[in-house]
Amino acid sequence: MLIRHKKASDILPSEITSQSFYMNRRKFLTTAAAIGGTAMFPSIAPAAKLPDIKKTPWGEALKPTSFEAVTTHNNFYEFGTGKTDPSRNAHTLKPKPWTVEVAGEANKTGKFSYEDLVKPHQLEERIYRMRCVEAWSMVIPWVGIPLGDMLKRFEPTANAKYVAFETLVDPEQMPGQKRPALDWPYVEGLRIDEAMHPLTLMAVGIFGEEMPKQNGAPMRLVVPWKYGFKGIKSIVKITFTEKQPPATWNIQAPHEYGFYSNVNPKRDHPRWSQASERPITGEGGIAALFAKRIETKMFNGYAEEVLDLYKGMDLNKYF
Ligand SMILES: Nc1nc2c(c(=O)[nH]1)N[C@H]1C(S)=C(S)[C@@H](COP(=O)(O)O)O[C@H]1N2
Ligand SMILES: [Mo]
Repeated sequence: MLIRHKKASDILPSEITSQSFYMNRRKFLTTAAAIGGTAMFPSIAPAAKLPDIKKTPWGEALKPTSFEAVTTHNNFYEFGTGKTDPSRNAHTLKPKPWTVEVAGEANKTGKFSYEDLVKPHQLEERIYRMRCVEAWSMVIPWVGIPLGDMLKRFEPTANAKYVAFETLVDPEQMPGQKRPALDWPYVEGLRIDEAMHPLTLMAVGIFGEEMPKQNGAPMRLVVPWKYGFKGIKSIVKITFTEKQPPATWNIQAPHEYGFYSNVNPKRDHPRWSQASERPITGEGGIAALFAKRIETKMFNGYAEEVLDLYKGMDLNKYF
């Protein structure tokens, strides 16, 4: 498959920058400390820098959303349903040590430690556009490994048509689970070819640092051509399946959220339009600032890379 790293549609004039976002990050920590921000948002305390990250051309022309917006405007219902709840509440999560169970249609199943699954030399950075189903978007510099590289070593069998993922269940670590906001655990799934697609990442960090708890420490899925809710956080189980696995929002409201959930400006959500989005740049302070509405692109701008996956499929039916 042809993967092009840069194309004209990747670049909006407003996104071109020479400013280093690491600078932005340091400035933020200083400001946050000065105004007591890390006390208000305990989960934004400095995280460990990840070593040896391979830079890639992915999204190099995009200007990342500010670190503060990426870490204080979140969806992570295990810590509350409000956008600032995860950054205030996720400090109870214990991402170390971490174990992931691998099960189902594969030759090598069992329990694997984080260290076993993610080798430092594999880490690469990719800046992706991310589109939430709620019609806001961000640009996030992820650090991770291609999910396919992680999955291949389990030797999936010919029966592995899908991959299912589960988030941790532990109401002590995840106090939002004391209430039935969703059916716990949060679950998600991909078709095997989507999981193996070179764009799909198992992310373990952002902005060159270990994954903040509110963003899904220690590892979470990143599928940039799908709505954000497919990016399941704090994964503890991966199962290769023959049948399409359940997905949390699809179970919750099947008419509103399909299994595929590909970003599609032509298919509106029953309660709102998906034709445009409000980018969150986070510029100008700790509050997430919404920029001017922009048009949403088919497959979130990644159509060239992923169109082949859906050849011959009716995207209105399989939404
Ligand atoms: N376990 C779990 N994963 C989750 C969610 C959640 O509530 N629980 N929310 C999803 C939604 S709706 C979005 S938009 C993204 C947000 O990721 P971010 O907070 O890192 O931007 O996480 C997704 N993954
Ligand atoms: Mo979302």
